Amino acid sequence: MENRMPAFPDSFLWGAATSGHQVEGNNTASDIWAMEHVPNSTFAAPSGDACDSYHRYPEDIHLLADAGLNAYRFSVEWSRVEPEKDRFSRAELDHYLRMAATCHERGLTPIVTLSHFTVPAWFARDGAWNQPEAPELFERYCRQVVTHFAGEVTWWVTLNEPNVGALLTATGLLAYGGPAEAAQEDPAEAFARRVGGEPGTATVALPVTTPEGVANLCEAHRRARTAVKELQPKARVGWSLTIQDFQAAEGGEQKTADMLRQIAEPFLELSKDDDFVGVQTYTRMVFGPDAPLRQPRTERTFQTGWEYYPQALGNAVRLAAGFTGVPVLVTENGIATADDDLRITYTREAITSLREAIADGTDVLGYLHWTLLDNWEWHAGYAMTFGLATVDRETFERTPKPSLHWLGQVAATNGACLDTGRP
Ligand code: GCO
Repeated sequence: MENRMPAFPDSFLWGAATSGHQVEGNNTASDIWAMEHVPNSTFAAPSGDACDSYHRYPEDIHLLADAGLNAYRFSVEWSRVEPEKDRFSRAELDHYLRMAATCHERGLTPIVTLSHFTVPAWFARDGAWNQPEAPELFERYCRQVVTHFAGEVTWWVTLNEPNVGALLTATGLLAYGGPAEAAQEDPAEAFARRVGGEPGTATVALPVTTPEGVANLCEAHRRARTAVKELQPKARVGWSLTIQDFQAAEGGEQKTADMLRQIAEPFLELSKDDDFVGVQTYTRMVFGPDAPLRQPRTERTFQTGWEYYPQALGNAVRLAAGFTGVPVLVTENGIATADDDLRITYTREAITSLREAIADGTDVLGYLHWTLLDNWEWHAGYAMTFGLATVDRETFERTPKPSLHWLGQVAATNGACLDTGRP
């Protein structure tokens, strides 16, 4: 059969992504763990044991490799590595090094995120990203990790979605998961008490919405990039940004341009000096003259309420690559649904849009699906199923869904089966 589209590059990374706090379980020294446990917490359920991936990571890695994938994005939990300020844990660094080694044993390329939203509780106590020392503290932690990994990992994502605060603020969506109604006590104050800090200073790390916090995140990224490259000149470093497909409805052109200026461009600007830009895309956002339009509800709408719009991915990578001039790594893309056939259909359409972007000349290094396991989805608790595999909440047994097998086939054929594979 004639294949009109060019193949994906030979070195293309096909994998799935997870984040430590969402799968490991018992990440007790982190800011989010503390926030989960205050009265009137805004989290639907505490993370608890999560998927017990802290102990079961070999099973996770085997699932990926057995399916045919060749890459795994996971995160190191800063709060495990530095549970108290200035006390670094060798044992925990060894734990993450074993994860990388297990990836190598199974032929997977590890892609390591240095902070996927969560930070140590002591860092949150002192003001999280708002404290002037934040960039330096993050750099110091990154140096410990990269030195310990001694070249075992080449791909580094410094920070996950540093622009999510900008997105939520600019679009007016910040209320998502906001304070519980009729709260007896302000959760922010209870949080400060729990981490031993002052209200007004102690804060959960993300989303970062203050100008000084955003400036510190940007500086943290620059310093981490410099440090990683100094310690490991062959490393490839970037950060992962939430980039949805930003579209203008009639009359919304100016608003869309304004939104891009707030949500994406300042962050993409920094990526110009990186080795790649991580792009995380799920849906589109359509802007009218004054505000984003309400997303239509259909039977395909995500469990999160997001519009089913898989072709967003192709447009988002074009935007990111066009603005930065550096290659794109799709660090997240996926769908929250109970219908696994729909997951396959969504992913096929998303990857097809990615292939079209590549055919147009966009440099794309890989596709990492969000996510490997049904896991703890932040404020939504365990209600959302983004996974390629289910996890029994009592036994932690993993069961691959057909979508995992399907994505593995796409990987094993480097995209060739996209046109012929079922369903
Ligand atoms: C985020 C994260 C993931 C989420 C995923 C689905 O963007 O919040 O990187 O941790 O789980 O995007 O919401």
